[in-house]
Amino acid sequence: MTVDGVAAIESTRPQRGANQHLNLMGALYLGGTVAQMAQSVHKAAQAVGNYSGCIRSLQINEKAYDLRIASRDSKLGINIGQCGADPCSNAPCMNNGRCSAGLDKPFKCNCASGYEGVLCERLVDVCATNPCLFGGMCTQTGGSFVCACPSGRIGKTCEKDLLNNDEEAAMTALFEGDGCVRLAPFRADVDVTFNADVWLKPSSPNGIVFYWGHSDPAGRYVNGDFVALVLVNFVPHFFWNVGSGVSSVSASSPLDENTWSSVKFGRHLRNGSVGINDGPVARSLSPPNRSHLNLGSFSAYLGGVPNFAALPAIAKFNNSFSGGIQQLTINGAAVNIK
Ligand SMILES: [Ca+2]
Repeated sequence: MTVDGVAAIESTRPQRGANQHLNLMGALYLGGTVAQMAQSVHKAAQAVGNYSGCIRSLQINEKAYDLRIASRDSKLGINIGQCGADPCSNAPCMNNGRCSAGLDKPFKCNCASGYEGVLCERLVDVCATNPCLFGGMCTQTGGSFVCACPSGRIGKTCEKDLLNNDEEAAMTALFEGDGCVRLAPFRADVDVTFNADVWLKPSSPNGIVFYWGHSDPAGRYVNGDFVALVLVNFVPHFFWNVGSGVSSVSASSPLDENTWSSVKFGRHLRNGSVGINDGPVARSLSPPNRSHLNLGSFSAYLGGVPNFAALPAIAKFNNSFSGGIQQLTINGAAVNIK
């Protein structure tokens, strides 16, 4: 093999039997292989990925190959472009990485937080450094992490002592199954947007986590707007009614029992959503003609309600929540929950 006319390097394969012929059938690939072949080919060639850069011409045994896509010699091109064109135009960087390129230079990917690699193709192992303190267990969620804190510790990295931290203790409530908290009136303009984020540590699979809705003078629900977060078999369900009927959307996975998780739920006009930690967000659209959430001065409840007649007649609304609730925020503002 020679490179740029430099003296050839030669190597001879040990002779084994009489087979000294190169017999090839099937397609010739340039620049890489298709996905289903990639693993075995990369292993055999000790390569880590497909070639990235320009290839101007290919000649084998005096025959020049036409490298233009769909030409006489090139049957299929995947993820390739014209050299000289902007190498970022094919959006080579993965996972929201930003591509930058200089003149005659290969492109460079600036990876989003939590990703690494030439194409930002790998998740950074954020748990490798064990960020959770006091024996907390780290779980990777996308590019971030969640700590399952030991009893008595809270916070992103379990850095806070629940018992010796008045501020945090005031923000944590433990529910045994029939208790509930009526939240003090709080200022939140939820007419167009209602977005809530709450940390839960459920100890039983079903229950009302949050309810805020209309009630008549006797404290019963007859009709009207409401928003509710309910656990069903540990799966967070967000229910809402902005006047056009009850809608719901459920998270794509259950919460872990006895483990703190963040649940984000809410709706913008008719678009409801719910998600756990930094995982996928499930979405659903409520029926048309009504889109504003009108809650006036009605009270909001955590962990259940004092009287189940205050709730819409929905089968999943039959239990109070059991476990811990902390750090409720509504439209970005912390709500005192004790
Ligand atoms: Ca309404």
